[in-house]
Amino acid sequence: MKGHAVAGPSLALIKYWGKRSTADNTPATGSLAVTLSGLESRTEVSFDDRDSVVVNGEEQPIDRFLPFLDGLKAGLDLENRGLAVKSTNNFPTAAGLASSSSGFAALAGAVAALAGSEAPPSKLSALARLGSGSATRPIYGGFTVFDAGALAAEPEQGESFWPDFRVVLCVVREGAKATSSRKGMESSRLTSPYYQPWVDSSPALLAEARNALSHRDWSRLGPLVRQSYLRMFGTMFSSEPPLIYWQPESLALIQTLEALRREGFTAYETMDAGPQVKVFCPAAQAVELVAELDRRVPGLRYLTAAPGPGLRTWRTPGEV
Ligand code: 2P0
Repeated sequence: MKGHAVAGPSLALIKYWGKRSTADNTPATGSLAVTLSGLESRTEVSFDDRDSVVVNGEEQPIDRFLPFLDGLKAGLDLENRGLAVKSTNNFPTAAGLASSSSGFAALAGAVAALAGSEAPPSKLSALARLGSGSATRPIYGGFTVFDAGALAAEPEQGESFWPDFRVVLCVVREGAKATSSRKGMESSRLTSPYYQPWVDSSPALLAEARNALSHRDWSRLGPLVRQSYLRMFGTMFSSEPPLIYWQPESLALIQTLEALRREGFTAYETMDAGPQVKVFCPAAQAVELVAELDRRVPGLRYLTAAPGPGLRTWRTPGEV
């Protein structure tokens, strides 16, 4: 048999940065995120005599995956089985486009499908957490919340809740980042004097953003989205050594968006552990927004996404 799964990346409006427990990826800050359409991690898993993971055709060092695979096997009654994993992303990997969220969600789903498990989404979300905290979220489509200290994410608003919602992903650099989110957030926790204020101020930000989202209120949600990523970067810049994921084009985009808002666009950016800038805007503005960004900050690649579906899994006959 083969287990298959497809998951979209989970892009946070309100950020998870820092862990309560490094052992099991429970977050110190609650996050509010949207699962994206169009971008996807597609994974298939079969039984084998040893564990192996191939991503985009390249075999990966197995160490990063072994604790996760062991956790999945323990949770799905597959102890002592080897798993051969093949996964592809149709968007840049490990570049700050949330490939670990979709990748680990799809891996948890594919292994559950292979096991013939009837595990509910809440269990799949908790299993995906063992791979990456953000992977709890795209088990569900639409908008999701992964609360501080939680073991699993929860659906917040469904995929069709806000049909007008678009995300323009501005790809500043295609390559993988030098410092993983995992190392970066641990460094912020251990060394930034702004880490605790970041953690302390995040529940209010999350609560206000959930409320603004429930009203589909761009003018309230947008500034909260900006506060979240800029406060998160405050902890990164003030870590020792400093963590600076930005590139010149990142700042150029941030400043261009400030100008475009003054010119009437309803467009609010966020960033993650990488140089890419992601812009939330109404559907009717997306094409013109890309044209303006391309004109003022030329040479980048732009992808546009909408809220997408949650994890999809299935099982097929195949070589044993
Ligand atoms: C987020 N990020 O909420 C935040 C914003 C990046 C910046 O979740 O250590 O890859 O595997 O739990 O999930 C990226 O962190 O970290 C992330 P681990 P993960 O989307």
